[in-house]
Amino acid sequence: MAEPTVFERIVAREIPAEIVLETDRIIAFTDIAPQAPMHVVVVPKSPQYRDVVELAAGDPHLMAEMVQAAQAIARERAEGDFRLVFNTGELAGQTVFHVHAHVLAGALREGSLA
Ligand code: DGP
Repeated sequence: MAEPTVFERIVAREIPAEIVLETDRIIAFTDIAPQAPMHVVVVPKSPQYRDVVELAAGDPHLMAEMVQAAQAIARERAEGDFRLVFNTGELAGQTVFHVHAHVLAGALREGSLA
């Protein structure tokens, strides 16, 4: 068995996080290193998909649920408009290989994509 990802450990409540939304299939929490005034990570609870390419092919409905969650969070915690970033692959800055969307709202840090 592979080591659980940090996000599985947040789902299991082994690592504390500021959880802002939870459904049966998704959890969302504030990013530990925020890159914008509002920076939340939306994660499927299952570690089945490593990145957004696998997710889109394997479960587009779950991907749609993540987008809906992002919108609900941005409406509740910011002005409503938001950026959604899926870092995909090490060279693109992905560090956790358990698919997740960065939801960013407010003024972004100069030069930052997440
Ligand atoms: P990425 O670089 O796209 O794989 O994004 C991983 C993000 O996860 C990164 O922005 C930091 C965040 N992160 C990593 N570990 C933790 C943690 O233990 N708690 C929280 N809240 N966020 C974490």
